[in-house]
Amino acid sequence: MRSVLSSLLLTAAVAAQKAPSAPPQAMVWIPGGQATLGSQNEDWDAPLHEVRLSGFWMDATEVTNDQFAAFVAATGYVTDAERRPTPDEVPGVPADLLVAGSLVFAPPADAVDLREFWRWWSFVEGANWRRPTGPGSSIEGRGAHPVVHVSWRDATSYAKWAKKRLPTEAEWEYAARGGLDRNKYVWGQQQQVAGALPANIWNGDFPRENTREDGYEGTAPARSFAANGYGLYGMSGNVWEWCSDWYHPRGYGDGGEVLVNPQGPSRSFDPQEPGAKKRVMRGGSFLCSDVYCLGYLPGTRMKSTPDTSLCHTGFRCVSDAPPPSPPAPDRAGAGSDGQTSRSAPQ
Ligand SMILES: [Ca+2]
Ligand SMILES: [Ca+2]
Repeated sequence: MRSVLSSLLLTAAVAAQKAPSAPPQAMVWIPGGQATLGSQNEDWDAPLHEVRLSGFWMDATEVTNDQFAAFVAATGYVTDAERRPTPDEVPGVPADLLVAGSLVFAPPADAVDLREFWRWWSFVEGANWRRPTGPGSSIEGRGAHPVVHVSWRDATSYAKWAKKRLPTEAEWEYAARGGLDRNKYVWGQQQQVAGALPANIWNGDFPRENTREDGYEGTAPARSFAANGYGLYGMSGNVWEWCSDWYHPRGYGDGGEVLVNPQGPSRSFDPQEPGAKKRVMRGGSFLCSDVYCLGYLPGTRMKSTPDTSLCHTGFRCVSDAPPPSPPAPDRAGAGSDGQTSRSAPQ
């Protein structure tokens, strides 16, 4: 799949940009501090490591369709998935394959080997953020759902317009953990809370059967499940979220030292696809499950090329606006319901 994605290089062109007069979405203050990040499952590319971060603001939710629509309405922006690539952008690709589209999940008709991801992913001509499953589909009534089919370049363009930026990978994971120390889930150490897994992932036998136990087969409205300890929604599942960092399996340094506000490695390398430069994605999606994808755990990493768009990938932004005044309470004072009386950056 990713080889196909990597070949579909599209050029993003941001139309004349007009910044909003106010943040389009509530943000919450993430207090700075030191924490141990990395996988609790000993993922080979996510060793435990220490980071120290300055405080920052973070969107309480994934960027929604309504918010992305406001960006497009203000700027005329055209996403990578909506653009037909030129031959120069994807040398060697036959002309009849140079079409605008995106990658869409569809359950396979027959039993499959879980290594055969191409059996449930299809490049669908005409699929994009407005038409998530292709021609004939729409986002009507889905304004509060996270936007999908946005590339890293699209997400970066939105963030620039909103006078925000994408989070670093360290910021994303630090925020996802909600102040908990090395817990397996963003909500604690146990998989279930009050008898249910509190996130939108895949229920049932992936990729053929989705029992919708959590209420959603695809995306869920961005505030559908409880917020974490910092008041952030959707840090586990729903849609993957782009980070600013390049992906490298040794992106956390050589170990030992405390990484202070790390910005990620200076170059990308993915041993599974050495020719492709990739950016980090975090948090998993509605397609994650314990039998296939543990991306919904806070320490698990994913990566994709900056031009790639998929039906389960979105983003959220952060801001370096000044901290709240009066000073934010410590972690124990952060609301768990996502509500805060602190003012968001203007
Ligand atoms: Ca679900
Ligand atoms: Ca998410």
